[in-house]
Amino acid sequence: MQKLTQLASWKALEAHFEQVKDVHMRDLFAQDNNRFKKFSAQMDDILLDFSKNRITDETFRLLCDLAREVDVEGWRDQMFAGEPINVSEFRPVLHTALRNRSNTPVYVDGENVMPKINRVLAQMRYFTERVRGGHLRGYSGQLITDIVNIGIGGSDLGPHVVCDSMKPYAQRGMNVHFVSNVDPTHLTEILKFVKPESTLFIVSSKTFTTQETMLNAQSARSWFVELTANEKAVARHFVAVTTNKKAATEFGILEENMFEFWDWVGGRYSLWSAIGLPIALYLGMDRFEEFLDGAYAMDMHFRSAPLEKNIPVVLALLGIWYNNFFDAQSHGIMAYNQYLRRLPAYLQQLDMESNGKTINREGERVDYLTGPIIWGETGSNCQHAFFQLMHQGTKPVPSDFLIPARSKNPLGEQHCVLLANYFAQTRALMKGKTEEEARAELEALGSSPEVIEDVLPHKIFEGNKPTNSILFENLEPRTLGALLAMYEHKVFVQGVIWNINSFDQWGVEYGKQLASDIQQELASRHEISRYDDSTNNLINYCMMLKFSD
Ligand code: G6Q
Repeated sequence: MQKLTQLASWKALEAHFEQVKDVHMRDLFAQDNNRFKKFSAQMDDILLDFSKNRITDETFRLLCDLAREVDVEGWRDQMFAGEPINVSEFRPVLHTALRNRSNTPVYVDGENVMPKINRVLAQMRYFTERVRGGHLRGYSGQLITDIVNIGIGGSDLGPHVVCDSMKPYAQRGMNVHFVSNVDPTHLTEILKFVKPESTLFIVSSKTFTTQETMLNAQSARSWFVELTANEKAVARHFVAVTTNKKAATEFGILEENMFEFWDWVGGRYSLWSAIGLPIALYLGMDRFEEFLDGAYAMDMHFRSAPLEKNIPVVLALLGIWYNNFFDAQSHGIMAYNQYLRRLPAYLQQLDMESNGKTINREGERVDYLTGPIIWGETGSNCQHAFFQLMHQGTKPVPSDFLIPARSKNPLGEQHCVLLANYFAQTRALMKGKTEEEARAELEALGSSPEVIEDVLPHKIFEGNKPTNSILFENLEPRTLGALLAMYEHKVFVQGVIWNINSFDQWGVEYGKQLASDIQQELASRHEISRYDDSTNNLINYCMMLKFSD
């Protein structure tokens, strides 16, 4: 592929940037009453208003040219068709097949994978209905009331954000817990609240070798056996979700309690597979399938909407505009919905693990910025914390603002107040407050001319801070499925434009390898001298603190 920065559309964007970099959105809105119509897109009830961005008609046209020149549509079709686009792991990328509700064939190495996907969905339905209906009980006949998912990274963050967000749909009396950290505190604190006879443990691990998960699973197993004095009952209380049946069998999990998925599903894209088992247990299989339906609807939109009205493509292009032309380092996720409090954590992995890359698909170092730092918080909490920097800081933070029009918990006027804050913030970030406006406010307060001169600079807000507003009717399984798929495709499109492989994660693998070396040193309890001076001294000091009398 021709180098990104040499493409005609890129060069045109560079030249255009010089012309528009200082243009204020206030003026763009004043000049054009049609911005909302032009710069908005919809899929079902999900509305994206991207008019509060630092773009003109020309900017948007050039960004879409870029998407065409790098052949986003061609790459998209290759992904859906099961081409091996994960070039460093020689695999297709087929999380979309997991939610292919049309059931049309999808081939990997000549085999239609839909029958095996459907088989696992049926297995999940059978199992979850038996547990939720009280037909499959704990070893002593007690109902299962607590699900503990043991997994990390992609085997934790996806199901965790969905279960948290979908709490209103949970079966009464069913609780779900997520243990990920190898810090023993995580498991210990959860085990304080559950009883072995009514708890089902799901050991979720694609590889079934991840140290954190395996240690937590072993500890949970020991706790279970110690309290029940019934080793045989482990088989009733532990199930596995994995691509590695052999390792799960060695752990003691019965074949009928294993839920399979496949190596063409990346960890951070796996919540649509059996990794979604805790979701299905907590919400029911019907709700899980609605969640898949929502993602499928977004897939269809992504595959068929023209680029100019294609929500994931538009979000991706705007991200490129700020990342590569305005040098924005980060991207904010502000969900004005308490149920979505884990969304930033989930999107951090999705985006930063996918596009935190320096080497392009041809194995060369890129000479432009790739994936942004993703961060965020729920609204309106964020306003009382870091929004000062958003309004008056020196760093641009383009952000997505999400909100449902209806609340699951209508308490007086509270949701209307939340909505008002949502609209007020994006407007203020766009518009800012001019010197004249700030002066008029101070004068109205009766401030003296001297005070006004001193205070005035601090009361001015530059504005021109870009935001995307993402508004939908209700936060329900279908909508959440569509929103998560929207972000997956956004990340994919950006990866295509940056010419990187969004589907490997060698940094994660490196982390797994590093800790195991040091762990052996720690176990030896000898003075350490084989690392650098900092690491040696840190380890030796820590061991002295930990083990001295
Ligand atoms: C995701 C990453 C990573 C992975 C975890 C857990 O894309 O590869 O977050 O999901 O390291 O791996 P296992 O599921 O194999 O335990």
